[in-house]
Amino acid sequence: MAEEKKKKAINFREMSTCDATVQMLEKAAADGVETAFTRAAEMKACPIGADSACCKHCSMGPCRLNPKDPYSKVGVCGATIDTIAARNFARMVVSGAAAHTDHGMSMLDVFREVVSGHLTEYKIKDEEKLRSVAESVGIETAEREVLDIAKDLYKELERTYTQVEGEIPFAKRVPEKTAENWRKLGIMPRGAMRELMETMHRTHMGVDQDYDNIAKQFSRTALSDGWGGSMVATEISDILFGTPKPLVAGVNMGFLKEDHVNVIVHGHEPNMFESMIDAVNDPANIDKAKAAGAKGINLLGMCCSGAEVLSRHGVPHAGNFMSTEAIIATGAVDAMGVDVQCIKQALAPLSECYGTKFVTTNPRAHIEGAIHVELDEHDPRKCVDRIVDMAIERFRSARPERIVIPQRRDMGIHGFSHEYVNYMLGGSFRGSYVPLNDNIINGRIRGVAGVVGCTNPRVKHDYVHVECVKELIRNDVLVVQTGCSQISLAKAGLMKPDAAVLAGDGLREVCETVGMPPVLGLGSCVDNSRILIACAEMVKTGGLGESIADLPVAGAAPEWMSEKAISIGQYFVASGVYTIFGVTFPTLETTKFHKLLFDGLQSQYGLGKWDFAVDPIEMAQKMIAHIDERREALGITGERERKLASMDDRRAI
Ligand code: BF8
Ligand code: SF4
Repeated sequence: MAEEKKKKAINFREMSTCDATVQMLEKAAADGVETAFTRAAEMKACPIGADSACCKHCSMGPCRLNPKDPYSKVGVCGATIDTIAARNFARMVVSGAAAHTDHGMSMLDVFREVVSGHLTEYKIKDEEKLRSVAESVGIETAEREVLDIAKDLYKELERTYTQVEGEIPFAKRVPEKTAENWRKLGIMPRGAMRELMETMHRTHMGVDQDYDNIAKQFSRTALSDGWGGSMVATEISDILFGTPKPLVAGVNMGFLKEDHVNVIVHGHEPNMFESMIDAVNDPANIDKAKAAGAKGINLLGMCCSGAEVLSRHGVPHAGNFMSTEAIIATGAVDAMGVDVQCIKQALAPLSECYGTKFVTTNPRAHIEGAIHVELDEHDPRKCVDRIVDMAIERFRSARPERIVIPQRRDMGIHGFSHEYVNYMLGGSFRGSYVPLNDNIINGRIRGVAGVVGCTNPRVKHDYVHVECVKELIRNDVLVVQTGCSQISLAKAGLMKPDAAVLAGDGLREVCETVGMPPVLGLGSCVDNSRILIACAEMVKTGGLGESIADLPVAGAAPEWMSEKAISIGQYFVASGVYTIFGVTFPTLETTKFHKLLFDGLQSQYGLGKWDFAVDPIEMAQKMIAHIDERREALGITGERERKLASMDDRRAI
């Protein structure tokens, strides 16, 4: 009874600024089903775990230290708070980096099979990109056949994973001064498998027990993700499925159609989705849907799978991570096909409640209660056609009595890439980053911020992303985005060119001249590698220092939740970028390890640094303060008008 009362007291308006999500959370509650929002409200996060003050690396423990007095105790083996927190952090990096690199390796597997002629379902779609990626890693391309280049590129990129000595191939893209610093510190990644293995070894009981040395190794591991696994995932996906170019596309649940068979793809690897696009456009499948009484088949994306095809093909996106359960609660989803990462286990029982066919397709990710139909890349249509069949069957015979589709459709421009930024600002005949650098130097653009990452029920859904980005553009900071954050801002209407009115005078002038929005969506989470490449291009173009650490840029993950976010944060920090996270941070402020992350990596080692704030305005202000510090060091503060206002003034705007 007490439990019942607690559930009724939840005010979903306080949990999300997404109207459609709130409406569906209320429906789910009325339908008597739980969601992550209700579970988070009922389950307090473990305070010792949140501070990373516990260790369960061996059975002499688990050992819990006292977060209020972290140096008062050590673990049974003698491990200090710094060792324990550094090891925990390292293992988060390993897990996140492994997710991205394994995803990248899957894409490389597909590429190998395409190049060797064993897989005919996919093709090399973007030959120009193939050539430019090959050239960037030193492969000769002049007067060579596409397939020859592709075979060499496969062999070269395989080293990203398997190499035991030497430097990963994309180290060639890193600005020289940044790479030199990595070599000096011993954090230039070798191969991802080696780095992941070594970090797991070093964090075993009784191995590396010096937080500083552990931090160097998890930096190297994270770099093997950002400049390795993630970058391979992005580049190979572009080569196989096309490099995104800006297009108008829609986001939100209003794209579900009651009179159509609705199919959603959720996860991260783009290949299943690409095949699903073929399946839903196949006249034979459309005829089957019509025979079942539907007007057609309607395909939507979700999370990062959705962000990839939103960028490449303009397929509508239903919602980000904290909307996934709400979307099922519409009752309108006939089938959901999933592959890997960020797929809540709760989606399986929830789908059962609403009769949605919930289908796992990847051998790495079965979910109890889901239907498993494995995707074989050599014959992907077999899997996706079965999902379509199940969706049609559910439409015909098992739709719930009440379907509610929130009528929100948010249009915007998606599909920017570092290649397109080059073209957009420089024009087709003089594509370059010079205009971007010039506008930063002359102060119209104060700096560039990457605002990325998850949504999380521990903070108000979408709110922290949106308010942080608004504050940044208001202060002339150009924002680039990926992942779930991009979807938050798309729903808030900031991906449209007319959102330039919300920008400061300088940024607005640039946006209006070029016709671009002040917030540029670059795709999925592995596409954070596009931001790294853009940073490298800014350094190489000149005028903004010699290393990434010199650039007036900053990164943020305002509502992060996944270990992948920690790996991403760490590879940005190790690349030289000031990076701020919200929600919570897994260190204790009073410890040496915390000080290393939040100061020492920058001051002692010339890398970037971590920071933390929960409030979106404070978060943006801290990013702006860092950007201004960098401008000052570069001597480009110039005459630009600086809008200084108190925090209260800014909140009042
Ligand atoms: O890789 S932003 S919730 S969907 S982890 Fe997951 Fe976070 Fe979304 Fe994609 Ni990225
Ligand atoms: Fe405790 Fe040390 Fe074992 Fe960790 S490794 S559980 S701190 S004894």
